[in-house]
Amino acid sequence: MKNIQIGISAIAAAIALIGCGQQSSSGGGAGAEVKIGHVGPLTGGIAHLGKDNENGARLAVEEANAAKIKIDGKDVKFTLVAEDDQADPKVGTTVAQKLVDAKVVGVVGHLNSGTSIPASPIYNQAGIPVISGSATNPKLTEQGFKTQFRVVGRDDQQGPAIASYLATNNKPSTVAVIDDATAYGEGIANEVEKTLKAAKINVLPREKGTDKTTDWKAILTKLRGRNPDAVFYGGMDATGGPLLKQGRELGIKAVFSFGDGACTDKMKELAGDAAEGLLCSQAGIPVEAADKKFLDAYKKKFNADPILYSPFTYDAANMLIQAMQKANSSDPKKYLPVLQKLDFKGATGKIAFDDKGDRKDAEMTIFTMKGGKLTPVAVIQGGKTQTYDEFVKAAK
Ligand code: ABU
Repeated sequence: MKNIQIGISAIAAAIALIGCGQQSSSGGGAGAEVKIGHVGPLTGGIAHLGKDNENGARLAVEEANAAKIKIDGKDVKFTLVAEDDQADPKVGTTVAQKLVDAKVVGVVGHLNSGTSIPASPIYNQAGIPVISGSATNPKLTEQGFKTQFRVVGRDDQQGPAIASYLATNNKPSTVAVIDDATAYGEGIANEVEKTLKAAKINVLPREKGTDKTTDWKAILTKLRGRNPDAVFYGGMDATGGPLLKQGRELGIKAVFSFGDGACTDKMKELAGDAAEGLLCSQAGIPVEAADKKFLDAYKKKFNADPILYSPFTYDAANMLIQAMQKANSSDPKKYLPVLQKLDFKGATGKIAFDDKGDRKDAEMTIFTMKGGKLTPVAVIQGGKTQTYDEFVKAAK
């Protein structure tokens, strides 16, 4: 009899717990658990970037929990639900639906434009706000979804920025443009090509790989015969590093240039000395210019320096949390209008969204690899170009 009573009590306690979980995950209830999703590639060639993005969001969530935030007078425990989309558009939609089913109230991600764009209607249909800290293809915020935001700039800002810098400083007569056939790689390559052609620079017929290509020798051998003064590659560091290394091994002397996806110190690791002198851009401020409090906290928690986008995913997660606090609700219907109008001071500076969900006044930074270290040389904002030193001085 005693055993039966213990059994009934245990079942009752379990039912109560399950009930509490269901209530909390939808954003209400005492001591509510509020789930925030994060999506990026945690496996494959750019897993290092996916993990860096996840770390930024995780740090924000853990700091919010340590601050014992209350919403509607009740204690809240934020939980980061992290998913791996493998940088694959199909997997991206599957995990987006998984997060919707798990009743997350907001999402940070996805890392790639190629996964963010097909996932965006799923979040929109569910009314869940999603902020990318890295996806730069313009289409993401041109679809008219009120739930979609990004805290980096767009490739129709970044492409012209790197192409103009290349045209002005390196004065190439002929440029070879290669892309990895992804939404990001092809999109930024198109923007670069448009800008170069407008500057009357000869652009060779487009060459294409994939986001898994690491043997570029056939394409590079063909390009060597055309003797370009510069090469632009639209793609990520995992494929851009081998491209640069093989280009130099084949004797190509052109300056190699890249967008944000290949603007990491990993280029030095993958291309070795061939990385020296490369040019690349970031659709935001350099990591090293992020708030020192963030940089120190990241290093302390993960025993590593942030790589590229984590200050942006940190800000994205904090924006979701701050909008919930200001709305006094974790119900997306209630906090979405607050998020749309939020004036936020984050690790990457002031953030506010325009009507499309893009970051207003996003900076574009140009880097060169100098002494084995990516070094910022110029910052372009609102059509104005400053040296990096001028930018740092003005920001103080
Ligand atoms: N912004 C480059 C990497 C992410 C993307 O696919 O847009």
